[in-house]
Amino acid sequence: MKPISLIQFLIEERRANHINAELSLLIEVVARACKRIAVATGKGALGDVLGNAGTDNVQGEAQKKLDVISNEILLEANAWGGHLAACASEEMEDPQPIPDGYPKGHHLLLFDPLDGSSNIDVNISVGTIFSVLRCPDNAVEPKAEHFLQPGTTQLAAGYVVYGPATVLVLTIGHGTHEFTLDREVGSFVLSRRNLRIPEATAEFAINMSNQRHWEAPMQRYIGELLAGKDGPRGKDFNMRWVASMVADVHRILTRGGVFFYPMDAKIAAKGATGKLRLMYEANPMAFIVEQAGGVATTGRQRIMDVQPTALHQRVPVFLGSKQEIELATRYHMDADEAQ
Ligand code: P6P
Repeated sequence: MKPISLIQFLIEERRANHINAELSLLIEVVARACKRIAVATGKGALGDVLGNAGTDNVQGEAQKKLDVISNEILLEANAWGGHLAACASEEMEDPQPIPDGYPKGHHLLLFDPLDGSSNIDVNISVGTIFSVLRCPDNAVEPKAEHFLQPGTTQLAAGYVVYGPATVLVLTIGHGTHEFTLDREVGSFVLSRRNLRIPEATAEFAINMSNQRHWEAPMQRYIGELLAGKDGPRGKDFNMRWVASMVADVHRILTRGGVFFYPMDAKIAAKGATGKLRLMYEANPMAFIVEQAGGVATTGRQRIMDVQPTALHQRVPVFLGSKQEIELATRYHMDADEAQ
């Protein structure tokens, strides 16, 4: 059967009244920008793209040159199309309005332009994560508060993983679908429709070096996985940790598994509420995972139900195979009730 391109897929979805023309254009523009990011990322040492930019982002983290380049590519690509009212990015403190002189649309785009960028200099997969919200009708000049909508209001979410292949994973609320970049033609081609995360798994992803800082329920849950078939779970578990959320989540969407970035004493000592960001990491990944039959919580509630209070707000992230995420979440809720 002739492969379906991203554009053909979006036309199908418009005919099914799952998306409108403006949202379809937005997704195409973001996908096209990510092709440019793939080219920049793929240059490695041959392009002046590695190393630090010499600046810090709003999170106080040293920006990689490719963080800045990727952010600029996404802003430029989305400025003129008339599909957006404003953008928000991990790399910018405040939302970026559409420049004067260009038409404004009805959507808000949030993105982490290059997640996992600490892996770039060691040539490990990184990715772009994006989320789309509807701009409130009364927001003539969109401000941060107009972005503070719970994850359940997302119209679309996706990521592009820049790995051996460049792969776009997208949901518009009717399943999660995978498109692989045909580099010879230059278009994303539908490679898997309706991805499904198996409800059970024997593979977990977490940064074990933080173990001594975790809350007791996390210690208990991970301790049971490590005990393997000699422990209460009665089976051995495998561990993976890429330290690039997009790569870890893509593995889970491909073969199942669970991913945790829990709250811990180190994070709490900084006065933070988690490591990963709600609006442009946790929410889009939660939408993608739920649409593939998985579960995504903060350990205490569904991620997509969290009412945001700040644009760069952080949350704990538990996501992946249903049975394991529900068990880990129950351990945390039981511990809270016992207090
Ligand atoms: P750690 C990358 O910086 C990131 O935001 C996610 O992509 C990744 O899962 C996590 O942080 C890695 O964190 O503490 O293992 O470096």
